[in-house]
Amino acid sequence: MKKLMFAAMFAAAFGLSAAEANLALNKTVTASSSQDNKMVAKNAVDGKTGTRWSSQFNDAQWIMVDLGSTQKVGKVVLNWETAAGKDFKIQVSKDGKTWKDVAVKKDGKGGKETFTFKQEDARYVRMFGEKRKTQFGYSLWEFEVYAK
Ligand SMILES: [Ca+2]
Repeated sequence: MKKLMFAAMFAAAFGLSAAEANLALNKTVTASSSQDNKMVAKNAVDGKTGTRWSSQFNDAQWIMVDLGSTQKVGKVVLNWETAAGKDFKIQVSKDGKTWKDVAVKKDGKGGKETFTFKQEDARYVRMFGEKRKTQFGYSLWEFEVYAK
């Protein structure tokens, strides 16, 4: 009887953590460029806040996560390094070709930015940069994607 109760408690706890799971964690990620061979795109989805992706130093840059399958997506968290985006969009796609804006940021201040939006069915999620905040590139410690 005690064992059953523990099993139920474990299932409840697991269910809770699954609902809040970062869908982007360790998924396939590609970017328009990398500053060098150390600051590569996968550093933005490795779950470590000490590793980062950085693009080359110009405005037109993006980073895209492939969730591996179509999922419900309703929140994106960007954890910027000092080299943040100023003007950029968060976009979602089912096929990696047709994109829908779910958030449009103007005059962003960097740091940790959370974007919540109406849940979409999406396999691909990207940060589409239009203007940088600094003279450097776009640099993210982490790019997180959640169902809600
Ligand atoms: Ca990282």
